[in-house]
Amino acid sequence: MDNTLPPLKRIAAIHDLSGLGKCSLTVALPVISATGVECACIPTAVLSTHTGEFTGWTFRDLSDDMLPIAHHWQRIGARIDGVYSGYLASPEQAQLLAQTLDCIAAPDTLVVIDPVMADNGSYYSKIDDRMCAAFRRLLSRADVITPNVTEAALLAGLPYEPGTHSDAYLAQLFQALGALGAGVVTVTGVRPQPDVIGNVACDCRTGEMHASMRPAHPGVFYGTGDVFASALAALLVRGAPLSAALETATALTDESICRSLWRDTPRRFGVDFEGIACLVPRAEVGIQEVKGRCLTTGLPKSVKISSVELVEAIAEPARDILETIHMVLERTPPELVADLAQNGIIMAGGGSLIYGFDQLVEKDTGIRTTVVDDALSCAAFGSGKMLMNLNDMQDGMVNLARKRQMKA
Ligand code: PXL
Repeated sequence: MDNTLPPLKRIAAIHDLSGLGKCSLTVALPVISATGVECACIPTAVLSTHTGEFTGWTFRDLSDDMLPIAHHWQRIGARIDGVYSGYLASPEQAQLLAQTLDCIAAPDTLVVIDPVMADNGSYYSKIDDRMCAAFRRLLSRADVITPNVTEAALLAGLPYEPGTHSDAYLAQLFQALGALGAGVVTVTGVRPQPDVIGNVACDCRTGEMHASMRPAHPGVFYGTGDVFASALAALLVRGAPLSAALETATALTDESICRSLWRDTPRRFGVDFEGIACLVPRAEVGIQEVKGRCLTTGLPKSVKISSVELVEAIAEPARDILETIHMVLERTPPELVADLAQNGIIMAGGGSLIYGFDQLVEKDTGIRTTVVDDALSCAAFGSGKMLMNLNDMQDGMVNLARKRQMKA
């Protein structure tokens, strides 16, 4: 069996490093890595926190380091499959970004530029029209841009509309940005209806459009643009079609928002993308060496098993588990089912970590399904807690076992 893997794709992420308040590099690094793409970094600035809803932040401009880093990578012949840029410390850095692209981007490198500068109708702290002009000049260098509605309106020179956003307004934005030289324009935070929000992508060269929408949650969520654009950039570099990348990146962003809401994480600290186990269907086959006892000879043996064989082996038990879930749902009182439909199914235990199992349960039941953060230990801790409170548990293990005995 051949156990070689295809080479890793590599993205150069060019953003600030805000130490606290997940955004920029503290989002790009983990999200891109989790998709199976390597994330190399060129930091544009180091801050103690991002500049929204925090005061007193530190700020160190790293303009002087950008080109030396790019030149070093060029000298050692580092292959860059994608560039994903975001927050720049000054309009002058846009020129440095263009020179960095000249150094590190090959003709087939995918260039994703997120023109980070504004949201909800206003510029971020310390950013003004000069940044907008600088980003406008960069648009023709980008294969994909990912502005939010405010940034798209500023770049297009159109009035900002808080929403709802009509098809005609979006068409105007896409037309203006396409005319400035952008390839694919993905506008984030589009509200076609008051209670719906999502992302709309237009390939300005072909006119092809895609949209991915979710229920809107009130208020502002910091770092969602970075979660979305990081996932989109990585999936596109992996070769996903635009529609699939848009859908997955939107789903990830929405799930991160939901996790922050369930935890009540203060908004300025960013959204909780952590613990979302695996982001994309595996294109490549994983191979693992497994040691055990051979049932035919009774002797120890080690064999190599591929993820494809595991899927075949798990198919039948997985079907049994899905049937059991359906059986439990059918027997559950309607008020509890309504509760489940609202709060979703939470999976725990080692089995819940099997790749794609949560997606399978969600697809099969139509109920949103998530895996708890520490799936392995929480099943053991939960059982331990239950054993300590056996007498208080009306419908616990003991009662179930007794009922079974009485039936027998
Ligand atoms: O996520 C956008 C962003 C990135 N980096 C810094 C920011 C902001 C938004 O406020 O301040 C430093």
